[in-house]
Amino acid sequence: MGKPDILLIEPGYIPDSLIERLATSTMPPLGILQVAAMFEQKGYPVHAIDFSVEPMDGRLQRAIQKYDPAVIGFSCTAPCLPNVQQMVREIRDMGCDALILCGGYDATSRPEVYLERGLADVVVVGEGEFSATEVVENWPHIDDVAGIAFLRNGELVRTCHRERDLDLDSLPYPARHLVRMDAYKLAPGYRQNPRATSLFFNRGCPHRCTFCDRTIFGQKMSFRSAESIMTEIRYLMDTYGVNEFRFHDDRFLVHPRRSERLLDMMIEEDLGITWFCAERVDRLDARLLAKMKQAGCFRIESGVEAGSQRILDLIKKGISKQSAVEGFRKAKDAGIGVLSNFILGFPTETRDEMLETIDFAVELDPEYAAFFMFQPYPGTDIANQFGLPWDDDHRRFSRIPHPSYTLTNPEMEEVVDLAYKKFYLHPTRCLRLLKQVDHPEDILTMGMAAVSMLRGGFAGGTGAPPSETAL
Ligand code: B12
Ligand code: SF4
Repeated sequence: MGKPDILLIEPGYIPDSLIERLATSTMPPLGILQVAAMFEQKGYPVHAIDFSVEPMDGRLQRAIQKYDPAVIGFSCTAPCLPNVQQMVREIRDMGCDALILCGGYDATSRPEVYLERGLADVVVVGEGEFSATEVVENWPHIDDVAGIAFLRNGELVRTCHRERDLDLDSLPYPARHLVRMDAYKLAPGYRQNPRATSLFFNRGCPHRCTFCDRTIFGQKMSFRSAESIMTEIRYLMDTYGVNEFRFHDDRFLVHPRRSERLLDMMIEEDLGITWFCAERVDRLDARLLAKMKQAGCFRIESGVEAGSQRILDLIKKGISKQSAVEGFRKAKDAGIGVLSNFILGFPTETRDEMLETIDFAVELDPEYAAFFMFQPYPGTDIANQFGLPWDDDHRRFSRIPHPSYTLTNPEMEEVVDLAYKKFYLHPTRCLRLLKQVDHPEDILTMGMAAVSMLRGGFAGGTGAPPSETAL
């Protein structure tokens, strides 16, 4: 008898407005696709559904009827929990008794929630490649599988921690063939080439910003070789016709010598690609930036988070305002755009400090700025430090006020609206955005964003038609 079928699901989340749906970048879900590739390597037939790009139109039920999977796996970030709950209910209502595995950030931070609510039979804690395959190969004798949690007689059992001993180069490429690769797009104005995809150069981040969830990869760094990245880039170009890449690493330059080797190879091979990545603003180095530009990098995403030094210190961001100014200048000198993220509403943050953040964003003048309302993701240091609860029905997760704010909900929404208006309703920045628009759909999205902003709907999602369904 052949090996049983496995169905892996990216549950998606519920964007709070049409504008958010249109303006959000979508990329293949590398978490489930990486796990899928490991199962395929072991000979299992694997299927995947990514509900961040597929509609919830009964395709989950159809997939279960068609494949009769013995194992169903969900990738779980905190905003996805309502969708996971709904889907597990539907699966069980169909009489399907597949083994359900949950993995990813939220399941790792609080496995008890997934197990006690009957959302998972087993939670894979941390990186999933080996734990997931070992669970399935050994089921139901899983006591010796490292890096998992399950219930026994109603008691939570956590097996020993799984150390990362994997050589990233030896991993198979994410099983991208399981999803519709042409369904993914970068947000309008955000891309240079419409055909783009994502990949990883390293895992881990050595820093300790307290609002950031580092539950999966932690502080220990692991790297892929430059040769392996170049081979994957060529493979993606040949197989999917993509020529733009998004490096999803937390920090692209974390090991400058390794990064430089990759940059040298990109320059030498001159594949005509464009790409962007993330890096801390205090680690931008003029010489490497020049090489990045030469290698096709057109944008860096860099979180500055706050404009008040007190808040930067509170969240242990480890940067000074001056280092942000210098980092942005270096990027501009190199001709590389910056997308900078700011967060409003950290615990104890006053209105004046939030206004300082907005003024600092304007002063730094990145190509794009995104202003999020602070959310205390479960397991983060800041959530623990201030004892902040997480609302599980957190559907409009990124722009709904949290009780920890020092301002009322309407005041908070007003501050976020003000941030977008102050930043984007500026002639130079408007012009810069318009210059990026090269597709008819982008004009529509930009127009709707402008209307949304003018009507004060950016924070609450009221400026654009609300979305009732997930996608
Ligand atoms: C890329 C990315 C996105 C993309 C997602 C598109 C895509 N499909 O790639 C975009 C930009 C759209 C995005 C949006 C958001 N993101 Co995001 N994103 C990331 C990022 C940078 C990389 C994710 C990734 O691809 N990792 C690589 C893969 C290989 O790792 P992985 O997914 O963790 O999977 C491994 C394990 O988790 C596990 N695993 C995962 N799934 C499963 C499933 C099963 C069955 C098993 C067994 C194992 C398993 O095995 C995998 C292999 O080891 C992470 C940070 C990071 N460094 O990981 C943040 C991160 C996941 N995002 C985060 C957040 C908060 C958001 C937003 C809410 C941001 C916002 N305010 O708008 C939204 C919500 C999106 C959502 N669906 O939940 C948080 C999640 C925190 C939390 N506790 O939920 C993270 C961790 C950032 C952070 N450090 O705080 N994001
Ligand atoms: S915010 Fe960035 S630098 Fe800070 S811990 Fe998270 S990934 Fe690392």
